[in-house]
Amino acid sequence: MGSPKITNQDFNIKLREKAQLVTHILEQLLAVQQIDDELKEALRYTLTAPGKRVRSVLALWCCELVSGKINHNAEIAAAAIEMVHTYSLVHDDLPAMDDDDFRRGLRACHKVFGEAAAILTGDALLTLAFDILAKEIDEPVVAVKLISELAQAAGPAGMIAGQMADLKAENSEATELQLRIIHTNKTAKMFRCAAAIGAIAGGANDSQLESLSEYGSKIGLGFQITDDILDVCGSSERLGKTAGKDAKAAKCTYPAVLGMEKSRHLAKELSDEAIAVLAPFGQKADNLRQLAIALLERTK
Ligand code: GRG
Repeated sequence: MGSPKITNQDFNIKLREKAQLVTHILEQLLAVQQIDDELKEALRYTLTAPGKRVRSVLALWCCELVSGKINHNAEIAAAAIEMVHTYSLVHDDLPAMDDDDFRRGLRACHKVFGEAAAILTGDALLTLAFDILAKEIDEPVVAVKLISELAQAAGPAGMIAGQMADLKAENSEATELQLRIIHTNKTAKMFRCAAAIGAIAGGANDSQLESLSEYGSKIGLGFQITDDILDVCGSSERLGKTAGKDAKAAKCTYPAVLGMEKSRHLAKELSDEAIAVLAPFGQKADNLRQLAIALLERTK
């Protein structure tokens, strides 16, 4: 029990297939929206750009893990978290925020559609996510749970708090604890939420929900540490966004505070801890084990 049996290559194919499923769901949901043509085009541009879909696939796999299949509610939850994540990227790229011209290997939304339209595109993605949860989830009780999880993770006590703290910490010497708080809020809470909403959609019991949330939290923090490392070591072409920006903006990052070696060590430790949390699920959790490893070893 425990060690993944499939090769990295097979796993990456699996991940890509599930990412394509998410794109298909997003396209279908978008197609039926009766909204302004130009806005729809901007939404399609940002949603169908080649993102890794890690959060949404995580939601699908957590549902599959607890219920044996990917159900309709999990598909809607996956689409919703991908919309919220995409909104955060669109707004993050704006000149007033991180100011990047590229995202997911394409020109950033505001470079194609203009700044005002990009702000509205982000707003539309954020609100549409909650609209589909309210309208498309089968049972009202489940819908409310999913809405609440996503609002908490993305809102002012979650991703927004992290972004705010990140902005305030620029050009200052953060401690490791401050850094952990920023990254947990900015990134790990959305991963925790992805795992939780998938588990809820699959009807998880309290103990399953707690374990999968913990797993999500750990791979999420590790994901942001790896993101910081890749900003230093990766290439813009491979990352699909401008590399080396954190140091230029004097951002608070793990490599800046801990150094590269300790940052790599911490990311590995979190990945190992995440895998350990999955023990009660046995072999059924192999996709999630492999995901923890793939995210640690990623180059984009
Ligand atoms: C409200 C104006 C305004 C801005 C909000 C909320 C926000 C801006 C930013 C959120 C913070 C943020 C962008 C965190 C980055 C987390 C992160 C590592 C993003 C990259 O995720 P990937 O690599 O991206 O999964 P893909 O493109 O693969 O989906």
